[in-house]
Amino acid sequence: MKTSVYPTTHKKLISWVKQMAALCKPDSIAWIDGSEHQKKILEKEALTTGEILQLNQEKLPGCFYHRSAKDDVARTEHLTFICTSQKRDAGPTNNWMPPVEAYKKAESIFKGAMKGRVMYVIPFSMGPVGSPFSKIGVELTDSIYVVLNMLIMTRVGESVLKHLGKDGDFTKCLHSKAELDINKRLILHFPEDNAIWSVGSGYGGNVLLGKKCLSLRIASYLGKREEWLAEHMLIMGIEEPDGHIKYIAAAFPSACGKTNLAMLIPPEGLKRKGYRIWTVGDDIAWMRIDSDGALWAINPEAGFFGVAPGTNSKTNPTMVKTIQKNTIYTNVLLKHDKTVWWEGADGDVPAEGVDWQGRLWKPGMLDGDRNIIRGAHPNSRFTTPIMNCPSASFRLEQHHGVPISAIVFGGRRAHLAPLVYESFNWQHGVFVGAAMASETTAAQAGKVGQVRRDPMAMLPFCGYNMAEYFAHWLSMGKRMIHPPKIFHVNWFRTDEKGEFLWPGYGENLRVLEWILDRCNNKMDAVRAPIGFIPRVADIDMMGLPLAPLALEKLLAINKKEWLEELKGIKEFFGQFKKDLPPELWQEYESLEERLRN
Ligand code: GTP
Ligand code: SPV
Ligand code: MN
Repeated sequence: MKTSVYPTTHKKLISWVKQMAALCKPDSIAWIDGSEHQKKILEKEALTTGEILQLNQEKLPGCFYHRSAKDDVARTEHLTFICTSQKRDAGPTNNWMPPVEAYKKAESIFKGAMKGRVMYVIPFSMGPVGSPFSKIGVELTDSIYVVLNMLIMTRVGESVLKHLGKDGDFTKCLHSKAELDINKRLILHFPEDNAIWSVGSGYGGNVLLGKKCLSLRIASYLGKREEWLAEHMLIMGIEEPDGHIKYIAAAFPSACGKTNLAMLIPPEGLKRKGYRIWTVGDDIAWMRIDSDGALWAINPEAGFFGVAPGTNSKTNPTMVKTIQKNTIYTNVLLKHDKTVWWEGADGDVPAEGVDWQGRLWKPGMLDGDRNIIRGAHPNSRFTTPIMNCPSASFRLEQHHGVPISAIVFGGRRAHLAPLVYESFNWQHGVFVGAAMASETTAAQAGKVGQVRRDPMAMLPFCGYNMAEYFAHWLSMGKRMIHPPKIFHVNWFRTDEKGEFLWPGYGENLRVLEWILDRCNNKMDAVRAPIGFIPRVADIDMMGLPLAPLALEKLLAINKKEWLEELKGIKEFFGQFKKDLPPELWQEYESLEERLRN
């Protein structure tokens, strides 16, 4: 693995690698070529050090298990920074640090951090290699776990270097686990330098730098400059009974249902009508206006980094099939037969196992505060190739991606937001996205279940001033001849007892059917103050035993609660001061007026 010969003639790349090696002082440098042979060597090495464990190869061929540090289980938003020379360019919703200070702080942690370790050089492409839509990154890391995950999540290796040639552009991504110390952890983005520095963590979103760091934070900044959109969205194809496939993109905050929606199995009645789902992506969409004046989307990723808890053959049978091979499981429960389990998995609860912290676990065990100890961390995840997925779209390698008919925003709201509504037009749709809020989940460190504003599900991922981001959305709408219609959904409304009113998962297709019928101009709707809502009779409920009046409750709009909600929106918009596009205040005022009438 040791090499001093460079597999590239790219002078800037070579000199950057040398420079970073001089800072981090690894024992050696190894270039990742994307070969099966090299992957096997790395797996062996990581098995020896205990960085990964081998799972039962009969039941889970090619699968591995990884346990992270106890306080390194989710994205740490408070340690994530946008480092632009002007504070205003990061905007009021991002943590900001001046680049000079950020480099200096991080350098002191990176200094010598790779002593005794190998520095792996991972050339990767977000999007198909060689596509004009794709972006290349090179990640330097001292973690084999990161290498193995990047091999699943992105396109890696020689073909990327070949495409980069001797002077192609790439994002410089530097990562070191360092001491995995939360007090020496920083996730830094330098959009002006096309660089990312991440240190002190081993958790997915913090360290798989092609994902949130490059494909959302850096890409959103590039998207603003190059007039396209980088979004926290799933992309799915819905094959309609007439055989046409309509594509939608949907933005829900972290752990709010993108993966599940993107690969749903239609309920029996809708299947019989002829519906079928094609999965294009579950987390990130890059969208451009094409020569036809419509919006086209690609998924820049090659794998899923999905939430384990709650995944089973009823909720997500497609994913259960996907993760049977070549999958890395992180922070789930390890069973004695070297298979895995999590809360809400298939089958019986195991009588015993080893929990995500490496302790012996039995169901019902309580901690010091008398809370149930979970076998799997609530944000435990699996990394798995899209190509394993039975519903993977045949358009995945297409350079143009897929045309988007509808954009769907959604949040986790126990109250207020109805099951579905449609915006009046693009500008109103941008307001709906900008005013989004959702209850926090275990995907980010911090309190769970707190309602926070999360515009377009991008609050933690927008790499520049969100006021400018809203303006960019408005201008994209003006540039399209056929802008997608914009909708909002909420699968998480609860009744008086706190139980979900809507069964969710595959049944969500009933709502998507209404959305597509609206896009195809086949369906009337009711004009409510917040947007168009379905008539109760227009959602196909065949075969769905729902409590009487549940659908009415799901679609109800409480004007008083909405007027209350306006206060939160006003406060949120207010922090952008003069930078907020006036169109959003206009929409705000129109909504208030409609609610008061
Ligand atoms: P990230 O990967 O963090 O961006 O999340 P995601 O949006 O892809 O979320 P995912 O689909 O993994 O869902 C997260 C959690 O929400 C899981 O525990 C799911 O079981 C649950 N969930 C997903 N869809 C639904 C739904 O329609 N209804 C309900 N009640 N829960 C859902
Ligand atoms: C999310 O938190 O939105 C994820 C997981 O998709 S991570 O890659 O860790 O950001
Ligand atoms: Mn995500």
